[in-house]
Amino acid sequence: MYTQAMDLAPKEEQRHVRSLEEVELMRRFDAKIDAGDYVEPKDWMPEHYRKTLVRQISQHAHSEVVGMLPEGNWVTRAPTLKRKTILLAKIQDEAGHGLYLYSAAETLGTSRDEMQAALHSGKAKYSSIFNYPTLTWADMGVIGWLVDGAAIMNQVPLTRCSYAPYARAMVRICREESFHQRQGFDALNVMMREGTPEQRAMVQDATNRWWWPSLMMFGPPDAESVHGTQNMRWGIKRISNDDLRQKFIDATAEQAKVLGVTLPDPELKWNEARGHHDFGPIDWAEFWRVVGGDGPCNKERLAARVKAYDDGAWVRDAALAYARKQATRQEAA
Ligand code: FAQ
Repeated sequence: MYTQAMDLAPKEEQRHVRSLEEVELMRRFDAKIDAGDYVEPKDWMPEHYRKTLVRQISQHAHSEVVGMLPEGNWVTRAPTLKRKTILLAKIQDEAGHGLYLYSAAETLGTSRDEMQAALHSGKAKYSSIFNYPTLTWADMGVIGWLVDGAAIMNQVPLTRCSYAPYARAMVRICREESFHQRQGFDALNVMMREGTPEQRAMVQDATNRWWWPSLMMFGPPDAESVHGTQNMRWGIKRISNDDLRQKFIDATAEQAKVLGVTLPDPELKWNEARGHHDFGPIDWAEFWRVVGGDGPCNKERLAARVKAYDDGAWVRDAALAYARKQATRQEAA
């Protein structure tokens, strides 16, 4: 009994001391966030902050990489060489965004292999939007206009995210996304101004199909957002899901008028008193179905990523063998 008591006392004391230390670390962390300072990888951070960042940044990286697939469908069928080169450059940019983001997530102590395994097993999410099919060339323009447009609206506030490596990655990504949005709008504008009636109808049809899924990109309503409040507190998110969605609708409603397309929402109208557009109900059951794996292309997208990973095994093996050989040579020299 006596011996046990002797054993227990220091441990209890240690736990107490540790927790006091943690309280102080937490206090300093909160003060840093309140002051609007950035958190760097070597700084102390609460475990929950680290985990939620790994979750969000890796999901974001997966979205960029899976997001290449719907566009890849049209590379060989682009209508002109100019449009083909633009599309190729855009898809290449998305791959680059994935790489910056995986690197940013790795600074939090997770490995690229772990993140990819989580994607391939279906454990990690990626944006719901990329589970919809790209049926016509007009979809390429509408993805630029609406999907990149929504991505920018969501991502510009992330350039001020409290986690510095994520914020830095977002600065470069946002610059490139803004070209993506403009090339999409330009492609649609050409079709609407100089195209045939069939081409204009194609733009309208693509707008009808992508409008509602684009609004879902901002995530569930604030009242159902699991991570929203905490992420705002920690300066990971700066603007809530609903507020970003509203900003996007307000901006896009005006762009649709310039383009000459109708957004497929009979309830969409300017509300003078609110200073915003009112809009119709979003089908959240569809959103959760797609997020849960039962969208039109979920299985196809995941299978394509797993196949690409498996097919690339020999490249990874060769790169590792080369690196080992180089290291051995350097040691010998
Ligand atoms: N899809 O509690 P919240 C792009 C999940 S990049 C799938 O509100 P949070 C570029 C959420 O993860 C597009 N899942 O979550 C491009 C959570 O589940 P969990 C990607 C979604 O994190 C363009 C649960 O629902 N952008 O487009 C979605 O506070 C063209 C509850 O939600 C980013 O990732 C969704 N739409 O807010 C590429 C931006 N929404 O994790 C190619 C960074 C929510 O607990 C072509 N991410 N969920 O299992 C964010 O800003 C946030 O993570 C949100 C969600 C806004 C996506």
